[in-house]
Amino acid sequence: MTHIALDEKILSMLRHHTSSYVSGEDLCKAFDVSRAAIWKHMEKMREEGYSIEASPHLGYRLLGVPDRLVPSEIRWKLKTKVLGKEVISYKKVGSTNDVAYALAEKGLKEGVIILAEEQDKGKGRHGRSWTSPSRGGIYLSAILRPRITPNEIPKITLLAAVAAAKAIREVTGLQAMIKWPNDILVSGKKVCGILTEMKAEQDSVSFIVIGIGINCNTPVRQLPKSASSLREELGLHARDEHVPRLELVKKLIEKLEEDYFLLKKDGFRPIMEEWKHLTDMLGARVRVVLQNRAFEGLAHNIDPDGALIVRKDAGTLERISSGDIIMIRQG
Ligand code: BT5
Repeated sequence: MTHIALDEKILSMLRHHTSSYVSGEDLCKAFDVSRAAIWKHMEKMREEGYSIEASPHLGYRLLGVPDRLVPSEIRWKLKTKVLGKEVISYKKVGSTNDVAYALAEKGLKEGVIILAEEQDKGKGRHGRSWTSPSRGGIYLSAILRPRITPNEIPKITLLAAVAAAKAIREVTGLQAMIKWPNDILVSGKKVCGILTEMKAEQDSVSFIVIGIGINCNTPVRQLPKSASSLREELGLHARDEHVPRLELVKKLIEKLEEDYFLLKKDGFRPIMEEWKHLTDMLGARVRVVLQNRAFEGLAHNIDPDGALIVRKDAGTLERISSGDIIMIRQG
């Protein structure tokens, strides 16, 4: 922890002097550490991907920051109070949700964010997998400890979908659309998925892990057929054209917190209203696939608990609290 803190302090000073050098002596004085300690931290930051020039007479200068989603970059000017106050990032894990779950069980605080550059056991819902190649994806899990009951979990998934859709829209300008319950689509293709897991004791939730996967610059040939990446949907093909992953991840964390605070303050209704503006599925014909049956109908509404209400062809309404929806294109 102290290492992270000192790295961030050093970086902050370097960022304020990108057109000049910061002398080793000034850094030592500012943070009351030895020259050797400063050197050690510079080396560590270089390993993380920072480009730092070291001139024997002039000192240090920051030339470039890493493309990797390292904690010091994410926390830099992050406009949140709780989410992302601690960020832990890995090069490769099985699943960030599993890591976050284990840490939450050990007592890690609400707001901790776990990120990985790659997952080799990325999880979807119902035992499905989430393709998580290195280079270009966002694989994020957040630990929350809200005071809610287990049957309110769908609200959190919908909240995360609202936050993710808004973050994608603001950063890329793409018309990201929510498909109930946990998909974000662009032009009908899945670019983002959400997996909410929880630990519950009797009637109360002890913690929640929200997992969000976004295909940001992920090469589409590595993705399932029905999927796409934000880069692809923006038509960016030149080698140096990329969706700014760091900006997107920060926006995502900020939106998650904003909506989480809103939920705590005003309840689910405002989130539900936003959700309705970010989807084009209400009124559309859908096929509902449940564990042991399937049927068609019109997606009618979502209810105050986050369940989907479908009008069946016979005219009756059915409330779906968990299942898969296939949109049926007509005409
Ligand atoms: C989801 O499940 O969409 C939830 C995905 C959550 C992923 C995040 S990444 C960070 C955190 N750590 C984890 O281990 N998971 C979370 P579901 O609705 O069940 O969709 C899974 C289905 O989407 C698969 O069966 C594939 O058909 C498809 N799929 C798999 N990988 C995909 C990808 N990268 N992009 C789009 N679709 C994908």
